[in-house]
Amino acid sequence: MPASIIDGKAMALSIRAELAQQALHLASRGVKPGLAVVLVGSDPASQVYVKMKRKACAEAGIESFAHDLAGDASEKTLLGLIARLNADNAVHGILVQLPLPKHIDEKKVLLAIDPAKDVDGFHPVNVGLLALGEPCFAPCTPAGIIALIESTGKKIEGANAVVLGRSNIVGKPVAAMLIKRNATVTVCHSKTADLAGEVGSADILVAAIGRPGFVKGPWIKPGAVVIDVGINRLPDGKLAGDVDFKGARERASAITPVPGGVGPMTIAMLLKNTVEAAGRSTAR
Ligand code: NAP
Ligand code: L37
Repeated sequence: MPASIIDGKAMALSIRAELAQQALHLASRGVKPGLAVVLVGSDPASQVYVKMKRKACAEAGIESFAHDLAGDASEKTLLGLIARLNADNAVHGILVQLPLPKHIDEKKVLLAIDPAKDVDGFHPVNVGLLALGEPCFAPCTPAGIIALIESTGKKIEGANAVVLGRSNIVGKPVAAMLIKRNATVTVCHSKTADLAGEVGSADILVAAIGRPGFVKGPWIKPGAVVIDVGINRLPDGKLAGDVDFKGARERASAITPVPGGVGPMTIAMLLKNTVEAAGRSTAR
């Protein structure tokens, strides 16, 4: 039987509807959740994602503060903006869309964001808390991945989970979150000796390498849950994941599509972190 398709889009929409209720409740108590979305330059993919994030905010009753800086804006200008957003009580969350232009030091920028407003979970304090298994803002894409796995009913505890990719925004944090949930986790990367063999041991596979169709169907363990994080634009303009969807569907028990899988969940989790940050601000 072919794998069931995990509908990330539908799941994201239902989470966003629930968040809209929570935002309404907060607003009735005088707190309208606010997210500052900072975009530097004109990377086409970033422009698309930022636009989607702002639209999702508006639909959920979250105020989004747009800050679009020119591609040649200085690091000092960006740090000045972040300082103002840190001090602004109407701003509960700050998102600086990555990647940044090369002349700006990403580490310095992430370090400048108030960890209490770091809804992307990229500040070293939140990265450290996540690694320690302590409460923190979980980064949006990994949080979405975990929710998608949980939606299948697959037990994470005791499962062999294989993560392809070790980036700071996907591979490493999702591995930490799977460890926290008692999976046995293997993290693979470009120097992994036998990638196909590792994939074959996975009850849960998370592919985040950025190569279209890299993971072949026959590598997949029968019955595995496959989460395809890859978003690769093909020459014909279509999007493709990191997994050969057709082949993998023959063996997996459940699989995410691209588009319509992890991407929409990334946005839903951003809104979730923002509403949470706003809620906490009332408790302070
Ligand atoms: P990244 O920073 O480019 O990292 C890619 C990782 O994959 C690296 O660890 C790299 O290994 C590994 N890798 C690359 N080629 C490989 C190969 N042939 N064999 C084994 N490992 C290989 O990527 P990222 O930012 O994590 O993004 C990964 C993919 O997810 C991209 O397609 C991106 O567009 C997508 N993405 C989607 C979302 C979403 O919301 N859906 C969010 C973020 C990213 P080394 O470390 O050894 O170089
Ligand atoms: N939180 N996310 C956060 N911070 C960042 O700095 N770069 C970055 C980031 N990444 C990000 O926003 N990724 C992302 C990727 C895909 C989608 C949304 C966000 C998405 O919704 N993709 C759609 C297809 C969109 C399209 O047609 O291009 C999908 O269905 O997958």
